[in-house]
Amino acid sequence: MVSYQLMIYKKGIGVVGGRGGDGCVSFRREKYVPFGGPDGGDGGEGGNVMIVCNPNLVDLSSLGRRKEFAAENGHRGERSRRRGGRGQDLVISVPAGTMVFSGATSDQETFLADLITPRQRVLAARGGRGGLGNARFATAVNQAPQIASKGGSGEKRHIILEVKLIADICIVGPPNSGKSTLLSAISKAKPEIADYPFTTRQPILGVMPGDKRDFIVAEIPGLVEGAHSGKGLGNDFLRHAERAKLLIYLLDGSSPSVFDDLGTLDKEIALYKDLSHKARIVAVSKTDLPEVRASLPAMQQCFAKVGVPIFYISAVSGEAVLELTRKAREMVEQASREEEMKAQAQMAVFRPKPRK
Ligand SMILES: Nc1nc2c(ncn2[C@@H]2O[C@H](COP(=O)(O)OP(=O)(O)OP(=O)(O)O)[C@@H](O)[C@H]2O)c(=O)[nH]1
Ligand SMILES: [Mg+2]
Repeated sequence: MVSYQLMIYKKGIGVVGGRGGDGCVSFRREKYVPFGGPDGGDGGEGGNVMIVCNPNLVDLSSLGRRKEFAAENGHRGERSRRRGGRGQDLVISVPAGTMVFSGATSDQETFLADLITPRQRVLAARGGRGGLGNARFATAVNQAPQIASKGGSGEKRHIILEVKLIADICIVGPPNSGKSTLLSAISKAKPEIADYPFTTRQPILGVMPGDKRDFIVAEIPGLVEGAHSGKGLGNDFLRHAERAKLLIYLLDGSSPSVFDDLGTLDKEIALYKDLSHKARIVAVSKTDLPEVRASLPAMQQCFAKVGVPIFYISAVSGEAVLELTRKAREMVEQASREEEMKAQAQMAVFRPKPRK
């Protein structure tokens, strides 16, 4: 029996910084040293809770069912003005592409960080300050203070983690349309390929080599009509398409209603989120099959009015796959350039003004 591990892409957790250690009340007691004076040390700071990007992870299941993450408390101050030890930081590892928000509900969310590069980190909850030892309270009028302050409590926050894999290209399409076969033809990924729907049950990434740089291609599980209301595997995986610069809509050429399948796919994606600003390519698969070949002229007529680049491909024979990948690279580069230009235009430029 094949067992599938449930992938987790969104999770709310509570994080608490460690409490600061209390300050210490103590007096120097030594032979031949009368009135040794106060020597209680300060408490150590509480540990911080850090969230760190670990590129070896693909989802949040490594966090288990744990809901609360607390860093270690700081240690108490000690005699002889010894400072208590600092509490250890608690490190939460998340996959590359994790967005971190703070806030209990989605309408109160504030964006904290987008963890993309390995070891990139964000402070989720700061540890409390250590309390002051009595040595700090000595004054000319009170040379033997009996007081020390308590350590401060650590910051407490509710954090929402959301993984959106970072791919340049995302292959979307109905189940069984040949997404995994295409992914394995254009990258080194080896996804499972089989003649039944929903073979792929979690996103798969592959690297497609390019002249100047490599491109990351993702396949997400198939989308059926009604995916927005949970049919099939649902439409939650579309979150990974949100970051892609190019979507390849891969349609099953052997389906009796290829053109309608495009409409269904479009509708399901629109019901998830408006992704219409993204660059798109439509590819019709399995052109090596005689029945698909026979219906090509009719399909071409229907698709002519769609207004996006269309390729009739066979990932098995390799037909038109090279042309498709060439166009895909070109469109990703173009989208990257446009994104860069937009980012530059949004960057505020402050120029010094002469004083009056
Ligand atoms: N003849 C032919 N068969 C293909 C082609 N591409 C895929 N297939 C077959 O179609 C079936 C489904 O292929 P997959 O690559 O697993 O399809 P998928 O879209 O990843 O399917 P799911 O992951 O289940 O959604 C397999 O039996 C493949 O061998 C093609 O270009 N030509
Ligand atoms: Mg697949």
